Amino acid sequence: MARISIQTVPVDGSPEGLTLPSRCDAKAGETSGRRYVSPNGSDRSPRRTMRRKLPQALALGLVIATATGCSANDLPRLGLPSPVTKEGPMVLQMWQGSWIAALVVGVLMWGLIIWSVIFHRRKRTGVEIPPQTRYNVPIEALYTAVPIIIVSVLFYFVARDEAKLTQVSAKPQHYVNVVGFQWSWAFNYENTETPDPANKDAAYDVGTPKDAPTLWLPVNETVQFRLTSRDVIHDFWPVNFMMKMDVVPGVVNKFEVTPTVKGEYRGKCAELCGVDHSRMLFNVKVVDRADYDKHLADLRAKGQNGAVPSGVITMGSEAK
Ligand SMILES: [Cu+2]
Repeated sequence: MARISIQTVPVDGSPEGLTLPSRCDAKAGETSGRRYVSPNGSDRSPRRTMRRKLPQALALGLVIATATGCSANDLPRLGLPSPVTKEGPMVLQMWQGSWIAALVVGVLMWGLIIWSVIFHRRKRTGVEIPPQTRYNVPIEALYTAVPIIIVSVLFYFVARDEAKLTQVSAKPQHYVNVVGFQWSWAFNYENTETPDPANKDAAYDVGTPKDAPTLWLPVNETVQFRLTSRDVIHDFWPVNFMMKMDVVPGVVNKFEVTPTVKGEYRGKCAELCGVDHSRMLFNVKVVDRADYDKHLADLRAKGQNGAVPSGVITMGSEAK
């Protein structure tokens, strides 16, 4: 049998020659309770390091788990807010499904990594590295094909849900023309794709960065948002609606929702659009139809009938 000679150093510091059998023959008892430097020069004790780090890791985990402020009810939504529209649950399911797929892949990969680290590491007293696997065609074909299948399945569900979420009906119950400008929003109610400032039946509300506007919507009625911008690209995001869309100058983007839960929610611009982008906030109020009608009547009574036109740069950036 081939034998090799290596230099080892006991803990008391005095070097000492020791003849060991080649790998596989080396047994734990052969070190006779002495701590030796491994052939690659490492004398760290992984167990001792792990024991020292364990309380720190536990404390960090505790801080992360408690600092998020999430309750057990929030956990299944994995960071998304509660859906308050008919379309919201579809987005939530997509989100949860993607996480489950990612976790399955993650657990498999972590398992393989930990398994290799534990069972295929170089022995402390060995000199040879474990057998290396390369140019294995079946394995390489597998790890090329499997990600393509995963991405294709995810793509199918994304395309299917996106088609549904961006579908607009020919005659929704309400139109709201949302005008984005630097740096706030205007909401034109009961208007058509091209808001008509002369239409006295319509109503509008307009905000400033200091005084965020509120978008009122009737509960359980379908509203179509028609998004226009007067300057740069913004992004209209009523957070709890789980839907956002770019607001692009010269383009009318649309999407439709049916709010199902009455309440007050927050909205914001989701596209970095300039220095005061972070102040492009708005509120959303989902109310009964009677309250919605009353609010529109109040706006008209204040003289806010007609519409804030899109594409006119005379309002907004000066209104800080
Ligand atoms: Cu913006």
